[in-house]
Amino acid sequence: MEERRLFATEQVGGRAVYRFHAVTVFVGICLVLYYRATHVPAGSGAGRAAWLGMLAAELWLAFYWVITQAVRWSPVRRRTFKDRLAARYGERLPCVDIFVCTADPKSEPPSLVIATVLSVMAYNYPAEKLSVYLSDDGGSILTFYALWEASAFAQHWLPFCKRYNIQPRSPAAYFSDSEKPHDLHILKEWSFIKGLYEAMTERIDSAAMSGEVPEQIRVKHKGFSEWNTGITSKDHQPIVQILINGKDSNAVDSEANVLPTLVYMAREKRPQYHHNFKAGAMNALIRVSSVISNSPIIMNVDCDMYSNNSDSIIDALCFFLDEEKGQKIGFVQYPQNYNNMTKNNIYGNSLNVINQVELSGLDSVGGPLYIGTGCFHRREILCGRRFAEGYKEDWDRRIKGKTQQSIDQIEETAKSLATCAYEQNTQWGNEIGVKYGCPVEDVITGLAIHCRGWESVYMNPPRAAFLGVGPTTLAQTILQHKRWSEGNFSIFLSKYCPFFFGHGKISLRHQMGYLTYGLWAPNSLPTLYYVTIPSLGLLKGTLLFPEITSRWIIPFIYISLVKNVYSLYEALLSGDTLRGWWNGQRMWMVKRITSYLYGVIDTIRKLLGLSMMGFVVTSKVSDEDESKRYEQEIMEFGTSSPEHVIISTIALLNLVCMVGGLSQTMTGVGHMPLNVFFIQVILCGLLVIINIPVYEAMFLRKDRGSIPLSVTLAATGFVTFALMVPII
Ligand SMILES: *[C@@H]1O[C@H](CO)[C@@H](O)[C@H](O)[C@H]1NC(C)=O
Ligand SMILES: CC(=O)N[C@H]1CO[C@H](CO)[C@@H](O)[C@@H]1O
Repeated sequence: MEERRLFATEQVGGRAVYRFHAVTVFVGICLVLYYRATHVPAGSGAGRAAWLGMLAAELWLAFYWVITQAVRWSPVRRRTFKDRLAARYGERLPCVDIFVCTADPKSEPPSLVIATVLSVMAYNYPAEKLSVYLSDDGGSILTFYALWEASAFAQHWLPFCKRYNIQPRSPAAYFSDSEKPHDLHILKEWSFIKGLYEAMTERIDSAAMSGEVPEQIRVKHKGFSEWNTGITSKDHQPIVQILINGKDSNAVDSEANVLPTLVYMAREKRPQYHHNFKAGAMNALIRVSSVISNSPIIMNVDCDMYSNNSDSIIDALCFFLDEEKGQKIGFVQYPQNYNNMTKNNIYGNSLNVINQVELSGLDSVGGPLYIGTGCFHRREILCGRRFAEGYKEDWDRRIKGKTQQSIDQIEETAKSLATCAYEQNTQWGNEIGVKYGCPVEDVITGLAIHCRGWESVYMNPPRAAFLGVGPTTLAQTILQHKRWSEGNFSIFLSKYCPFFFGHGKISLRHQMGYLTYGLWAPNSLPTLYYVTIPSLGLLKGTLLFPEITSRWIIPFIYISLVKNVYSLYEALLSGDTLRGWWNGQRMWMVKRITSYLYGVIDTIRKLLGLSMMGFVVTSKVSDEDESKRYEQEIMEFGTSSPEHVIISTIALLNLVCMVGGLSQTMTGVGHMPLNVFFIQVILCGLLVIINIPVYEAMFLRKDRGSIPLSVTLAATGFVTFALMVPII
C-alpha cells in the first residue's frame, strides 16, 4: 500500500526531549506564579502595586507560553513523490489557474511584476493546462504594456527554460545570479535571450519613467484602446484582455509548443463603491477565470514573489491527488521566503522560526493558516463547499460546451463578472470566495475553510518555492508587524475569534495555533512592563524578585536559562546564525514595544469607533546610503518618529537605571547589596547589552541613519519624567 501514496508525513524527531523540557518549564512557571501570589508585599505602597503588576504580566506570559506549545508539541514534515504522480496521472493531470495580484505600478514596478509572471508561466507543467491571470488594481496601462511585452518574450523564454532546465525561471533572478554558460553553443543562445530580456525591460522601464506608452506600440494591440478615454486608477470600466489564448493553435512559442493562457484583468473601480483591496481582486479573478479556464486548482501569489522552484505545482498536486488522504485537503500553503536577507538578519525578518518550526507544528493539528500568497486552493472549496464524507473532485472539469465562443465574446462575459455592482446582494466576500472586512482577510478565509471541515497542508521544500522582497529597514519591519499583529488581534476580538468561531469545528490545539498569532499584539503590554519596572525598581530600591539566597530564585533562573537556550537552539536549527539569533532577540523586544503596542492601541480605537486613522509609521525612502547600511547590518533610524522615541526611551531608561542602581549597590548608599537585587541587575544589564546598537545610534554614529537629536531629547525628557514620578 505504501507505494501508492503520493506524499509522506514524517514526525520531526526529538519530541520526547522537547516534551520533557516543556513539562519542567511548566512546573517552573507554576512555582514562579505561586511565589508571586504568596509573597505580595504588605501595605499599600508603590512596591505592592509594582509587585501585583509583575504578577499580572507573568500570568499573561505564562498563558501565552502555554498557547505556543500547541505548535511545538508534534511538528511534522511533508515529502512528495513526484515520479509516482507523473507515472499515474500522465495525461490526466488537472488544469491549474495562477493568480498574480498587483496594486500599484509605482511601488510594484511593472518589470518586477512580469518577472514573477514569467516565472510562473515557465512551471514544469503541460502548458495547455496552465492559465496565468494578472489582476492589476492600479488599472495601469504601464502594467498592461509590460504584460503584453512579456507575452512576446515568453515565446523565447519558455523553450529556453525547458530545454536547459534552468532555475530559477524568473528572468530577472536568473540573469542577475547565473554565470555565463561555458558551452559555446548554449552561450550564443543565452546571450541572445539575455539581450532580448534587457531590451524589453529597458522599454518597459522607460515607459514607466515617462508614464506613457509610445503611440507606435499602442496601435499593435486592441487592449490599449481601453485607456483612450483618460481613465484613472480609481475610476474606470472593467478591463479583461486575453493576451495569449492557450486554446488557439496560433499561440505557440518559437518552437511551435503551446503557450499557457495569459490574461490581464483590471476590475471595475468607481469612487462610490468600496473595492475591498486584494480580497476583492481575488474574488473578481475567481469569477473571470471561471469563464476562461475554470481550472479546479487555483494558485495565488503576490507580484513580488517569483517562483524559485519549477516543480511547485507538481508538489502541490501530490497532496490533492493522493487517493487516500487527498480528498480532505483544502489548500496547500508554501512559506513566505525572502531573497534579500542579510547574513545575520539585523531586523529578524527571515521568519525562519515561523517557517521551520511553527507552521510545521500547525500542520500536525489541522493545517497552516492561509497566508495570502504562495498557496494552492481548490476552486470549489474557496467558493464555499463544505467537507462531506465520500466527496470526490471532478478533476477533468473545465469549460464545457462553450468552445464555440469567440475570444471577444468571452472577454465581454468576463468583464460583466468584474463590475462593481456584480457582488451586490450576493454572498461574495462572505460565504463565497475570499472574505472581506479584515486587514488579514487571508487568515479568516483559511479559518473558515478549516471550520467547514477541510485540512490544509504545509509544504516547505529544501529549495524555496517562492522568493519575495522582505522589509529592509527598521521602519518597514515595524510597519509590517504592526499590520500582522493588528490584523490577527482584530480577528481575535471579532466574531471570527478562533475560540468561538472554531469551537466544535476545529480541534482545541488548532484554535491555540491560530491564537499564537492572534495574541501577538497583547504581548506588548506585559513586555513593556518587564523592560521598565524591574529596572526602575533597581534604581529606587524596590525589590521585585527573590534574593540570591532564597530557594525561590531557582525557578526564575531555570526558566530564563532554559527558554533562552531553547530559543537559540530553535533559531540555529532553522538556519539563523548566532548573531542572527541575538539580533532576533533585540527585534523581539523592539517589535513588542512598538508594532504590537500600536496594534493594540489601533485595534481598540477602531472598536470604540474612534478615528479610523492609525499611527503613521515612517514610509520607505530607500536610497543608496540606506541600502549600504542594510548590507553592513547597521540599524537604520534617521527620522523622528514615535516608534524611535519609544525605542530610545526604553534603552536610555535601562542605561540610567543600570548605572544608578549599580553605583548605589557598590557604594552601599542605599544599603542594597548586589545579591539582593541579583535578578534585577541581570535583567537590566541584559537590556543594556542588547540595546548597544541603539546607544551607538544615539551618541556615536554621525551618519544619516543615526537617531536624530530631537528623538534623543524627547527620550531624555521621558526618562527624567519616569525617574521623578513616584510610580514605583
Ligand atoms: C532558489 O533556487 C536556486 C536554484 O535555482 C537555489 O540555488 C537557491 O538555494 C534557492 N533559494 C532558496 C532560498 O532556497
Ligand atoms: C542584501 C540584498 O540582497 N538586498 C536587496 C534587497 O532587495 C532590494 C530591492 O530589490 C535591493 O535593492 C537590495 O539590494
